[in-house]
Amino acid sequence: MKESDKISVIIPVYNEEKLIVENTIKLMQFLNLLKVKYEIFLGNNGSTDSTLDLALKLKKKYPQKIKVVSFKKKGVGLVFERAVKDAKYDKIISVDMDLSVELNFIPEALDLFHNYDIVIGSKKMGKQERSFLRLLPSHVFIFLVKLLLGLKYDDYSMAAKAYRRSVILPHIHKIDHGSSYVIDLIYYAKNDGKKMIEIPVKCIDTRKSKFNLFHEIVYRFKNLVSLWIRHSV
Ligand SMILES: Nc1nc2c(ncn2[C@@H]2O[C@H](COP(=O)(O)OP(=O)(O)O)[C@@H](O)[C@H]2O)c(=O)[nH]1
Ligand SMILES: [Mg+2]
Repeated sequence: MKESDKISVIIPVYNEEKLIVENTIKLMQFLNLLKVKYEIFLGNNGSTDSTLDLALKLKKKYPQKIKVVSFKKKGVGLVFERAVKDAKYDKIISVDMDLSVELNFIPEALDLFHNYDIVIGSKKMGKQERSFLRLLPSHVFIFLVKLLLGLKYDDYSMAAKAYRRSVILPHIHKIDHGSSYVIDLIYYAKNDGKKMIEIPVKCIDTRKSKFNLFHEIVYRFKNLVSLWIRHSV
């Protein structure tokens, strides 16, 4: 990691009024200590609480650092696409607002960018304190991704992923508008022969998921099958 490193951090936010201010400031303090140049995108859609107001207040207070992307329509891929298009820097890092993955992923990914285009933080390889119910479908999913798409990674969730903007930008208009955009990008990058590495990350959940886990499982499997069909023809 170098002090001259510049990063665009993207955080999807949905009804995060309890955490958005505290955790954005925590993240800024962490990045300030690293002495890197950065911007943070708070990407809101569909929130029904004061998340957007708080995001805009943060932007007003730190205009050089905080950017806000907001849509009425739901979909984390939608805000990710917008933020990537607007990002100033080539190193893009995605984290969740609950900061459940250790922030050390950021300097580790910055080091790995010397040799790789995408860094995949893997909760499965690392330490994971998640309930069995949350882990089982994800294990089945990862197995099927290997089988159907030939991708060998263990974690396609949004948090703790680092991408070179120049590598994902050519595909960004094609990504799914839900959380499956991660697998889309990894799939396209693999087909382009880009260099990717997976590293363990430590994840501790401090609250329930904002996603409806049942819907999320059905949606993810449907998307995987559709990607597999496109991949096969
Ligand atoms: N923009 C946006 N963010 C979302 C949406 N759903 C969840 N999020 C955010 O996605 C991140 C991950 O959500 P979280 O509930 O922590 O997921 P999990 O713990 O991995 O199941 C958090 O920052 C949420 O606020 C959505 O529909 N739109
Ligand atoms: Mg979480």
